[in-house]
Amino acid sequence: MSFLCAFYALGLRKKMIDSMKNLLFMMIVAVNTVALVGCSKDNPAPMPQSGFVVSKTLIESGEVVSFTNNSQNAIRYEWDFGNGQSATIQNPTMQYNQPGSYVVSLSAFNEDNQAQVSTIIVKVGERYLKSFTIKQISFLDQSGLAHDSDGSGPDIFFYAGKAYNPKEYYTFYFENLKPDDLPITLNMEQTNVKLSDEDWRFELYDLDPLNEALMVYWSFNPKQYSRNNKIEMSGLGYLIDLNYEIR
Ligand SMILES: [Ca+2]
Repeated sequence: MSFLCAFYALGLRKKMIDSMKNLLFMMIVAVNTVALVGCSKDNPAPMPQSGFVVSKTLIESGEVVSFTNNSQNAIRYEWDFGNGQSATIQNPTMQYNQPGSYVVSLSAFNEDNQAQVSTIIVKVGERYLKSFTIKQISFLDQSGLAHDSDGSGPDIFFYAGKAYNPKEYYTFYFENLKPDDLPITLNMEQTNVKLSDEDWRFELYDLDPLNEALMVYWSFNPKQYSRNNKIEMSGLGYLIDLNYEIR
């Protein structure tokens, strides 16, 4: 509750001033004639309007998001981040460490302790392998020969899998690749290839019937690399992006 109290010092009557005998007397009179003439409650406080924005609504585990409070008519806040944690500051941040969907709610309170609540869902997703974009390849094998015997260009596709099972998943393939075809993107045929936090192996194969062969491969833990929805794989004359999406 808020009370706006108005104090008015009643003016000393002239005749009292005229008759005052000393400074002390005047002060006593002045104090005694201060009167509380108005002390009433304000009109009811305006209803609070809860509102906020979040820096990202789809993140990966371990990421920190920041919340910007744009509530109106509020003097106090209660945040519930949906993960068992809460806060009362105006603009908090939160780190989410487990995949899932979290309902974040902000209760905004006005001076009369009335609250309004707003919510946003933050999803902590996982990386799914989507495709490979081939920007550059070596058109010769390590012996300096063309990958295919008839000179038609390699017929390529990717295998992907955990290091102990590297041929579990695969992309569509592209026939008779020529330099002018680059860059090209080979999509995964499977749609739910979740990139786990362990070593994976990604193999580029040539399917030419007379010379079916591994062209190049990379082995690494894809969770250890950038959050930019792609991982650059390079070396030996190859330049290839592994593309993933968060969902
Ligand atoms: Ca060919």
